[in-house]
Amino acid sequence: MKSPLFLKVILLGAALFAPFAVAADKKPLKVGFAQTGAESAWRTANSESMKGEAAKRGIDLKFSDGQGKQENQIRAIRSFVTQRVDAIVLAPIVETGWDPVLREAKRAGIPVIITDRTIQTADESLFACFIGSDFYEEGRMTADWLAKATGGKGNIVELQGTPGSAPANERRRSFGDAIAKYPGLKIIDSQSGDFRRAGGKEVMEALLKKHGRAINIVYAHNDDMALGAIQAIEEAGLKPGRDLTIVSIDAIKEAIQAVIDGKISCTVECNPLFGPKVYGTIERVLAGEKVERKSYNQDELFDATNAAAAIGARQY
Ligand code: GYE
Repeated sequence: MKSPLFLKVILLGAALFAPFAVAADKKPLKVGFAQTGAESAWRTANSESMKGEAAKRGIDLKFSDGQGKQENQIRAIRSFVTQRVDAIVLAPIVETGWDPVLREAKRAGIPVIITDRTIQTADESLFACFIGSDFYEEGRMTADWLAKATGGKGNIVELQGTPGSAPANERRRSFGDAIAKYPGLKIIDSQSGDFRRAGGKEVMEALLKKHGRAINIVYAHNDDMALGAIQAIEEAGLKPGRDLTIVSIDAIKEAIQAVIDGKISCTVECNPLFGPKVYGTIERVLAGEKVERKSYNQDELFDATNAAAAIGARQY
């Protein structure tokens, strides 16, 4: 037991030095993050990366879950401006319609970092920079792999992501551009499953009813929809990987396992773990440094040749 006198000395010391300690410490950075929602395993991993890294760096993160609605994200940005945060991070659910609210942030002198999904704007000065993956490249990689694996033949159904979102737009466009070189590869139907597992299952059920065994290939804009489609395919008595070839994007751990199990044939990575890069960039922007206008994450492709070796180290 320590003596009461000893305790008093400690308390006095703490009282004397505490004000200096606070004064010497910089105020923690206040960052507002307008996230799209929680539609997929990718999204969960992205939110965790942003929250975990903020905690590590002592950043005061105001996290807003947009629940899949642009109006919620716009409201969140307005509230970040009112709270006078140091910087705003936006993962825009759709590409268009951001200019007015971004102008409000600009007028308040708060830099906006666009992450994950790109926006369309006529005024590039409305955001400091973009950090995310190259969705066009992901769709191209998937299509090229498929062309090789199938010898350029097959009827494809496409499970699209959220309508109007950059990944759905770009993954659709690049895949279409790439398979146009192979007249034997045809998209016979294309519908949105909203990047959700339940959406992928529902859409696949409808497509199987409509086209039956005419479908050879499923191209899903993300793994969650591919995994939902697998459920629908199995419930219809078909064998994914044998009766149908499934290709997808994200490379979440569960999808890499599905590659090992032979159900998904290839998944192209879209790395969501860019929290460290985002905060590092914010610090540089606030210090007045010049940063890269668009910075893309490095993404890999996983198929039967490398999935087993990769799964152990998979973090999401
Ligand atoms: O592929 C999907 C998520 O914007 C890259 O959104 C992201 C996409 C990702 O819901 O799983």
